[in-house]
Amino acid sequence: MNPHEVNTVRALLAEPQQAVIIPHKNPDGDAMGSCLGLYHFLTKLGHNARVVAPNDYPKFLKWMPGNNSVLIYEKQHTEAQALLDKATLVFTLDFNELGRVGPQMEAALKQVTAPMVMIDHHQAPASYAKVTYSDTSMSSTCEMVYRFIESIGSTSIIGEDIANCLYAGIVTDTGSFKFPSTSSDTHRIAAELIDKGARNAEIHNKIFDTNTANRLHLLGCALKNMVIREEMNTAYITLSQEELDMYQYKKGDTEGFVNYGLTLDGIKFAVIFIENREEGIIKISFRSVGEFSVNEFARNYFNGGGHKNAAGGRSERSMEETITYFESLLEKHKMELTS
Ligand SMILES: [Mn+2]
Repeated sequence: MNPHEVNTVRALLAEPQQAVIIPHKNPDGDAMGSCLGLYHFLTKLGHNARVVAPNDYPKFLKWMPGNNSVLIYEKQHTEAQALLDKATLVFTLDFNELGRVGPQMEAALKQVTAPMVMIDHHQAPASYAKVTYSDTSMSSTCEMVYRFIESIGSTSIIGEDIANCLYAGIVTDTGSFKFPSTSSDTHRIAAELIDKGARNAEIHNKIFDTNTANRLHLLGCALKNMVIREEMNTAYITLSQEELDMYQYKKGDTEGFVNYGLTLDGIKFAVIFIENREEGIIKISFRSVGEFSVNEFARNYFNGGGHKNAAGGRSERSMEETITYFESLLEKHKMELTS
C-alpha cells in the first residue's frame, strides 16, 4: 500500500467499525485464511468484524480459528444480508472483481454504500474499492494481509490465531513454498508466523492429508485419462460426469489434479477439463510454468482468467468439441509453447 492508502485505512480504523470481510466464491485456503486472519486482527483492534463467505467450503479448511463465526451467504442469507446492510466497512479479499462472489451476492454488494477495501493478488483489479491494495507479485493474499497489518499497525499484535490463519493461506497458494511467487520475504513472513504460534506441520497435515479412498481412485482415473502432447510440451486431463459419479465425486475432490501434468519432465502447460452436467458446462483449470500466460489463454478462449501461471475457464460445448477446439489452439500457440 502507498502512504496515502495507509493513511486512508488508518483513518477508517480510527473509528469503531462494523466490518464485513468477504472471500471469493468457492473459497480456498488463501481466501479463508486471509479473511479469518484479518477478522482476528480487526477484532483485536476493537472493531465488530464478521466473515461472510458467498458459499460453503470444504471441511479441510474448517479447523481455522474463528471458523465458527463465519456466515455462509447462500445458506444464512437473512443474517448475512443484515450484516451487509449495517456494515460501515467492507473488505473484499483474494478476488479482483465483484462478480467473483457469484451473481446473488454480487447484486447485494453493489447495493453496499459503505467504503470497501480490496486486498488481492490477482491481475486486473476492478475499481470498486475506496482502497485497492493490489499486488500481483505477491504469493498470496495472506502474505498481503501480513504486510497490511505491518503497515497500518504492528505485527506485534499477531498472536497464534492470526498466525495459523495466515500461514495456512501462504502454504496453500504457494503450493507449499514451491511456486515462483514464493519470495525470500514469503519465507521470512512464514518464519515470523511460526514464531508467533503457527503450527506449520499440523497445518500442512490438516490441509493436505485429508484424502478419501474415492478421491484417490478418482485421481487414478484422471491420471489414466491424461493425454501427453510431448511435441507441444502440454499435458491434459479429462473427467466426464460418469467418471465423477463412479467415484462419488464431492466438491473439492479434483483440487490439485491439474498440477500432475506439470510434474512430467518437459511439460510446461497442463490443463484439466471437468464435465459438470448440472450446469451444462466443462470447467477448465490451466497451469503453466515459465512465460506462457494461461491467464491470457483462459481470457481469450475460455471465458475465464486468473494469474499468469494459474487460471480457470469454462466451455459450453461438449467435452469432445471442447477438446477439438483446445487441440486447434495448441497448434495456434505452438511457437510459444515450444520456445
Ligand atoms: Mn490467493
